[in-house]
Amino acid sequence: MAKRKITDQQQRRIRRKHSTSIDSAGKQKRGEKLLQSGELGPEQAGLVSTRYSNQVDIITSPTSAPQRCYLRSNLESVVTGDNVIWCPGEPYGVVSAVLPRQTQLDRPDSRGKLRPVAANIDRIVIVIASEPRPHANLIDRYLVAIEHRGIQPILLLNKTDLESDNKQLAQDLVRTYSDLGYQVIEVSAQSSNGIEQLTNALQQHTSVFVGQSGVGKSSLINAICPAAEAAIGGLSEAHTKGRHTTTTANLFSLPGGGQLIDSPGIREFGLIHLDEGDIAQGFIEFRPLLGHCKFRDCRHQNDPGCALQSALEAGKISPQRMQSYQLIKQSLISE
Ligand SMILES: Nc1nc2c(ncn2[C@@H]2O[C@H](COP(=O)(O)OP(=O)(O)O)[C@@H](O)[C@H]2O)c(=O)[nH]1
Ligand SMILES: [Mg+2]
Ligand SMILES: [Zn+2]
Repeated sequence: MAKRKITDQQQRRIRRKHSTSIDSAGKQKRGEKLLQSGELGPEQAGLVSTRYSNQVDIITSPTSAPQRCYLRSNLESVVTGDNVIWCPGEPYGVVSAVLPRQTQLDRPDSRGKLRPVAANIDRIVIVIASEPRPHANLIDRYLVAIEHRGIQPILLLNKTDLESDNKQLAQDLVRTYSDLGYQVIEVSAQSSNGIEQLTNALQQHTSVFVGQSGVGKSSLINAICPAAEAAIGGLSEAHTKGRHTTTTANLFSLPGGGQLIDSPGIREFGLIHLDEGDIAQGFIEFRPLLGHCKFRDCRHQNDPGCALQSALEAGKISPQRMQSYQLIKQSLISE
């Protein structure tokens, strides 16, 4: 009985796969045919605002309407945030080339293979608030992942208007990370306090917001980019996490310049593919000390002659950060 059920399911899966591959081949040929037809406009630069299964939307300026395009057949990977060369056409244009990416965020697909979901993000805003209670370890996990990708993180404390028992804890975290050299911004999406400073920090950059559910990411996006909220506001995250989850990331132009990329999936970018050395590099205050331990294979725990442990004892590394580092390493082993 159970076996039969699995077989049906497998058959459906095979049929589905077969039909999408025919579909995709057909549509890719369509791009090629359009390019050869001579009916398209001249090549020009554009930015991918949304990736669909076989097409993309391209914008050329903050106010331009997105133009739907097919892809030239040799273009394997085109994602939201990619800078491309494309030829306009009615009703469809064609993307003919993708320019090199400065950064790339990826996440595992259903088979665990890493796939890019967004390109050229150069600011990641880690949002915390006094409610829900912030966790240093979670902030550090984000920082490690962000540092590894060469993207600049910003720590944002939201809900400064809110009275909470965690207020001191949140302030201590703000202090810790600004002492480490990170840019920290304090705002209230509710009272608009600090929103201008946030807008300025994101100007001319391509940004994404990450953080625990309930910290106010959607409220902040609404405050700085009404167009984004209009497009995504109706979708609750619970809904988009369902079976029909679209991992599509959408790009929105910020009124003051720059872009915002929003996607439920993008917030899950993780640490899976990182090794212990990468994790240590993700703690910026460790960097000058790495390579200075007595033993090359030092685990920075109880090892004799450990440069990190000496720095910890001398008060140059905080116990909190050292604990985060050990916890993240352990979580990798058990993942
Ligand atoms: N007091 C206060 N509440 C806020 C603020 N920003 C967001 N909230 C509230 O926090 C809750 C979660 O906000 P939401 O934007 O949905 O968080 P998200 O899950 O991170 O997208 C909502 O009830 C918001 O109204 C703020 O600055 N101050
Ligand atoms: Mg939200
Ligand atoms: Zn060491």
